[in-house]
Amino acid sequence: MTDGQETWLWIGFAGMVLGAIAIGTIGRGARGEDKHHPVASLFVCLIAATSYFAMANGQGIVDVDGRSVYVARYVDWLFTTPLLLLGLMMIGLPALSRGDDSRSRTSLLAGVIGADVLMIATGLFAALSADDVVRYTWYAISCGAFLAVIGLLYGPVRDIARSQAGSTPGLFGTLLSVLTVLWFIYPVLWLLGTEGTGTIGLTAEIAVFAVIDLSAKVGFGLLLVTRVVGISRRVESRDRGPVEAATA
Ligand code: RET
Repeated sequence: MTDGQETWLWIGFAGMVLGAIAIGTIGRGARGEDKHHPVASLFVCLIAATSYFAMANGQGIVDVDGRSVYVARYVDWLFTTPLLLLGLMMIGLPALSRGDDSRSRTSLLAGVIGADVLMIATGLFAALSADDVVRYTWYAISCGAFLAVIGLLYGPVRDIARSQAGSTPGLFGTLLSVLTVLWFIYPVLWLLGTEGTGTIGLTAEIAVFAVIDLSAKVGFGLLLVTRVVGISRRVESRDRGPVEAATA
């Protein structure tokens, strides 16, 4: 590993640790019933910090046909992408355990997370394939699973978010747009990087991955948690009533 590559991995590590601290601190302002949001976002950053720490120390890197495959990255994504999707869906599908249609909402959750895990697992097999045909077959399967995730989010999940009482469709819409833009960069970067066509070098690939990982985890997490804490505060002051809120 070159110095430049190592530096970017340490930047990724430091950013994830700082992000975890910021999310943990801001999240303390959330109501008890909203605490699952900062908890999920906090663990996303902590898991990624672990993976970046390992990679910066040269761990979790496998040689395939002269290419370095950063397996630790996929282990990170395997756990953090479901948590990120869970964070988004907990905004769009409120009170999952309540109401007559809670089972269909839970099956939607299982479908999105199942497709997401399939996307990362097949992406890892693509990266580990020495043969081009095998590699691009895995890549195509992974892209199919990715489109299934996006299709479910823009279809049934968004429909429920718009129609459900107690949901926050505006916040769901903002988070969904941010997630879509950032997540689409991953398969493109993979294709341009050393796992795919090799159009860009390993250092550039590691640098861009660090920047989008920080945006998709720390940026997304901060946006979600700040907005949830804002909602918590408004609900609390409304429940307390204008006099109590003014004197609190
Ligand atoms: C791979 C390559 C194979 C095709 C596809 C991919 C998609 C990966 C995605 C990763 C998202 C990661 C995030 C991490 C944490 O912030 C595996 C690159 C479709 C969408 C959001």
